[in-house]
Amino acid sequence: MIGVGDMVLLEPLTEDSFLENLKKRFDHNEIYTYIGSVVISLNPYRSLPIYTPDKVEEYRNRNFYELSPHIYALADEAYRSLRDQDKDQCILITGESGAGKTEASKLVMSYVAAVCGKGQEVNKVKEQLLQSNPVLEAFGNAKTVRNDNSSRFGKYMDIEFDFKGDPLGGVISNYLLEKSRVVKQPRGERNFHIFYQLLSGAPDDTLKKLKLERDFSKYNYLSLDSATVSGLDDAANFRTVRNAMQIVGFMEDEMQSVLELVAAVLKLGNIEFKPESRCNGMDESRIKDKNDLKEMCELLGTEQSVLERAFSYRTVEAKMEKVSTTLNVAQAQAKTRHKVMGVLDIYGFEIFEDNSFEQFIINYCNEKLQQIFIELTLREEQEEYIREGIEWTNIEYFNNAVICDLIENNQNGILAMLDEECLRPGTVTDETFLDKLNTICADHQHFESRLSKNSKFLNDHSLPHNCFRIQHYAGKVLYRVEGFVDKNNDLLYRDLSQAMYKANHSLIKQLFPEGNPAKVNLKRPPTAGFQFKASVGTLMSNLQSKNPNYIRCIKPNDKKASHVFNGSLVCHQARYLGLMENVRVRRAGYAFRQAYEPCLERYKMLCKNTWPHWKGRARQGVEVLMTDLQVPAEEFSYCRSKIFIRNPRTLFFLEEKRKQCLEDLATLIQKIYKGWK
Ligand code: AOV
Ligand code: MG
Repeated sequence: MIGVGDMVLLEPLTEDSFLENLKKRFDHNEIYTYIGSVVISLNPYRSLPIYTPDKVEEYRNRNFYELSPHIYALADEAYRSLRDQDKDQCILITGESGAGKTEASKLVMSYVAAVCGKGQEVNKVKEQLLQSNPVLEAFGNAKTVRNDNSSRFGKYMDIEFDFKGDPLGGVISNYLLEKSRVVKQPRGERNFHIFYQLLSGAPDDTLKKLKLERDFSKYNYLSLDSATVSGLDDAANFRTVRNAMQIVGFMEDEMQSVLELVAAVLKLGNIEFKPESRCNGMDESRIKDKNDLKEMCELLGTEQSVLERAFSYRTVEAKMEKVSTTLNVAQAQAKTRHKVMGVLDIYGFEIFEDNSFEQFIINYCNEKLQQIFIELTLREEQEEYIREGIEWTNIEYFNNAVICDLIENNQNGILAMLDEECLRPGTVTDETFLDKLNTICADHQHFESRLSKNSKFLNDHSLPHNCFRIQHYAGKVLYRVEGFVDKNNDLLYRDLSQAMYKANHSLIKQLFPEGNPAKVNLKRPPTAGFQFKASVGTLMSNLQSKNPNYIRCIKPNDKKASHVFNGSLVCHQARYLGLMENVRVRRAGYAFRQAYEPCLERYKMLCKNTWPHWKGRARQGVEVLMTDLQVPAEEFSYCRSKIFIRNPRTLFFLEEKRKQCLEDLATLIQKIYKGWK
């Protein structure tokens, strides 16, 4: 074992020794380290030969602590508890952008797929579950400054199993896609992968049918400065995505419809408007060059005049109309109770130079997840201590509930105030929203703005007038208010949705149900922020009803480079993730605990009374073992189902003895072998 595999056993425990241990293991390609049952995962930024079918076999049906730390051990433990103990599980993967969450979620899914069930039908379900990933990534991931394959939506997938543990299907929920990226991408970033994949990988005749040219530069929506990404083969990925869509169940004509939509979006981006003065003195917008419009209409089966009108006019009474964001795409619905394993892979915490509504939402989501970690690790720990009859010692830690409250409080939270502003009659602008924040949040310890009553920032030029700053659990983020009101309103004028609904294109019609004139609804739809808060709330209660398994992803450097371990960057993440506190809580009462059976299995060789077989109950066996080894009685506690060991030294002692015993055995075997020769 390189370094210490479980931080709980680290001696002495200091931040330095913690980081040193991570570095040592990372330098030897050991990217996984435990804190008890929590897996810390460091992004290696290169492919390691540790995910082979042989590795899967190695970890299959083994006890969690038996082998060296691996994400497969966590996946195996979760799957076996689900199958054998009928406990619904969830896998919570956290970490900042580029830390390796999406890769981790895929590793868990592929491990579970490899070990669960067999047979033709089951294999088909597994393939569909796995192939949903490339499809979702094509449409929902993009290259950002932080990550070449950054998730721009949150994903939660419930994988359902029958009583035997065979997979039945999955239900995927998506959370607020960063839609604005379609229209505009920050410098050095790209639009969603699918656009580049389609232009690079589609055969000539497909492009011709879609009225597209291969050249990215022909499309306004495809930023040119970073159109190709090294290491990303868009053309090959297009074939993967098409194949995946087929496996997931798209028919040929449905796939064609989807691609027509993608093409239409590219055409839409090329339509330019010019102002035209009318005799009444009002300006009106007119479309400059109609060829793109014409082709877009052909793709969507709409009449050019209808769309042109919808682009240029707005029916005022329809002001409150909007497209309802589909937050839940149910791929399969379960009717009876099944065993469920939920895998959560959200967009990681991000700080850019320019942060807007999207980053605000993303970072809020990360706050909520950190909150769950804090609540559940403590609750779980506390409950276990109580269950096993042990006194609980409290450990100090930073609870980010106060930041969640700043954002989501129903009365004076930032989201509530944004909503209030959006619904208020009169002139509403991003600035009036900021004014409101300044009056209401000014005294909050995690809120800063230049205009806030809190005058200490008046001279702080790092804080411009049109911005506010939140001190998140993971760092300070400066948000520019421009666009907050619009993005929260998320309005789509009825003229446009009606034009889309009239299209002779089945997919488009389905996407704009509110354009159906028979279903005119003038009630104001909920805002984007409100919907997000509600769906995150539902998600959190869902997660809390399951047994959590944590993967804490850490980014070793911000250069996307392999072999580089930036100590201060890792330290910052370890701090805000509360990893040291995690270790301390775990060690507070008892550093280590193990159920009697596996404990006896592991150490029975150390005592002639328990070796090779112990006939009685496991607990008695363990007692005989400890007495024989003369471990002082105050060092452990025989609890209901587990032995709790107070000091890591005791465990080292046991492990040392075991190692010695194995070495002696190996020497003996060698001697015998030599004797034979
Ligand atoms: P993220 O999901 O945490 O970021 P990803 O899982 O997309 O991050 O990882 C970023 C990149 O790091 C991947 O594209 C891989 O190149 C590399 N990587 C991550 N994990 C591994 C691994 N176990 N082995 C090899 N390479 C890895 V974001 O979605 O941006 O929050 O929002
Ligand atoms: Mg991701």
